[in-house]
Amino acid sequence: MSTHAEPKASDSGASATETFMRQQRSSTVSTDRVSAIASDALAALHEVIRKHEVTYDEYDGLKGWLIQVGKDGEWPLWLDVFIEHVIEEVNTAHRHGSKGTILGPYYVPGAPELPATATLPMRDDEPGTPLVWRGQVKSLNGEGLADSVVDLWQNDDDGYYSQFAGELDIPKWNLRGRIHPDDEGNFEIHTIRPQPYTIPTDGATGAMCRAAGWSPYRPAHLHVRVSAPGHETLIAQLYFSDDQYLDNDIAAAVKPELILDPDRDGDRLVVERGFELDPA
Ligand code: MBD
Ligand code: FE
Repeated sequence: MSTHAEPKASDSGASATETFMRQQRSSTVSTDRVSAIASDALAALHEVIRKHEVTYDEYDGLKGWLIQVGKDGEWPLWLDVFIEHVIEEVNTAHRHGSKGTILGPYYVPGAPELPATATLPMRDDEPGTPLVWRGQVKSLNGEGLADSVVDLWQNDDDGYYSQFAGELDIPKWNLRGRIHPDDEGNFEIHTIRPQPYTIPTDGATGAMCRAAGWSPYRPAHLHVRVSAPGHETLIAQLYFSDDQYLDNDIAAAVKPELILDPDRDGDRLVVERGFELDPA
């Protein structure tokens, strides 16, 4: 790990908020549905207040904290860390193919396009353990998917994501790329092993973790968004079997099916892992 100025929570938070707002699709939710969901959500919260006899001091603490989440731009972070895993669960329950998990706040569409065998964009002196990952994108009946795309993003050896590290001098598309597998859906990606991630500790989300005595860490992970015509897009993360945070992920996004166990090959790690996509 190199030494450098620590980016501020408000830097990554502001970037995540901007990124979300740029991609936000306008959605219309019916009055009936808003009323049903909002009524139940409020009733659940009211029950918690009764159960714990929440005081006015605690209520004011909550108000101040909610205001601060917005000021820090951390709503995308907070929601993806504490809520998204259940949204993902509910919305992928019908699938038979590869397991997915949460998207998180740091995906940026439009990463550089790369051929089936490629090195992710990285600096000449990019620190980290080299990782070679081979795999195939298939349909449920085992057929390789020719026009698939593996959109990959990950953090660097210092734990930072490009475009979400404030003033740090990380190239825009560092460790982000869209791999186009070959006619059989095969790909071979050369990258580095990602690092465990701590959500920013100097913002409101970090303050909540500290106040509750929770670890702010996520295990190291590779993010992927795997798509192919006629198939449901799979959003997943891949973890590493020797990671100390697998059982203590603040975002509750680890599933056993997503854990890699790479082989050592000299100074590199080598792993094989493909994806099976459900039909759309
Ligand atoms: C991450 O890197 C991440 O993947 C999630 C889900 C939340 C915060 C940071
Ligand atoms: Fe991540």
